[in-house]
Amino acid sequence: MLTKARGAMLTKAEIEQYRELGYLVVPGVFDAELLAEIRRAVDAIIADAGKVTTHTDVYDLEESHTPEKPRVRRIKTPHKHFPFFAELTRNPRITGVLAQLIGSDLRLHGAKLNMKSAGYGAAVEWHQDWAFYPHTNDDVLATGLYLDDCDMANGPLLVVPGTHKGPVYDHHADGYFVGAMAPEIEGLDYAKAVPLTGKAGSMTIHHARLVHGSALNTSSKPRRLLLHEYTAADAWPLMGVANFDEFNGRMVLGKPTIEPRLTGVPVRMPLPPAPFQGSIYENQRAAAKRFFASAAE
Ligand SMILES: O=C(O)CCC(=O)C(=O)O
Repeated sequence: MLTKARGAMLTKAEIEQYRELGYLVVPGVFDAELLAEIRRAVDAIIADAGKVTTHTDVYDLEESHTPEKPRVRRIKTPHKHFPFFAELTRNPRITGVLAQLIGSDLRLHGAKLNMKSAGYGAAVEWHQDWAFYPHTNDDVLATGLYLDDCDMANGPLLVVPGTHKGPVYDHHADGYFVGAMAPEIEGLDYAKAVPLTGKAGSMTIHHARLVHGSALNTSSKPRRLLLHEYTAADAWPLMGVANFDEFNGRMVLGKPTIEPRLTGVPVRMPLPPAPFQGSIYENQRAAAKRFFASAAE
């Protein structure tokens, strides 16, 4: 069941929750019509996955993928390959909400669609997005649009409230960045994690420093989550700007600036780079230990 799309405005209490706890679920951001259009676009991309045997620029594949039984873990950077998804990153229903949280000059950092398919959709180990892309200030967040109803059974995003105000945790193993935190960390209780459940069309929002992850989907229902990462225009990536025009081309609202705002944020660079490249799932293969089960029993 889909709730009717609501106006994009957040209440004072929602804004306060984001500031204090670092996350929100905004129900009914996208209506049934747009959601159906997105699902059709996703199905069309997935329909071609049987043509590939290995990860590509578009597909990140489950380890059990074969061309006969295609299993896509993620559609990578859909906004770079498909104009429909590029347009979606600028949707006013999203940017209107974000303007209330991090201002009306907004840049897209990246996008991805995690498929978490029924029966085998991969887990994502605990991590902070900030460990992957530290910026000059932390007005940096990710939105997640649920394309399917998401409850406890099909692998909701799990977030540890308030951790966006804490340290940047170690995401390294054997001296390399692996994009995953250890399964046990002193002073951090993963049992305090809150599941971000919601109906299809709901949008999750999490601060880039918030600790989060999600479990394997062993249920009979898929859980597709379209993630967009956004920054305030004056938050500049500490890993640098490779192409200034491309950087400015990612503005989704308002104006760019060449005056980065510097604040006292904790930073740990994602270097040396992960031994396995291509996606967070690949990066995390090099983690010393896992918290979540990695494959269905
Ligand atoms: O899909 C999920 O549940 C986790 C998403 C995430 O944190 C990521 O892909 O970086």
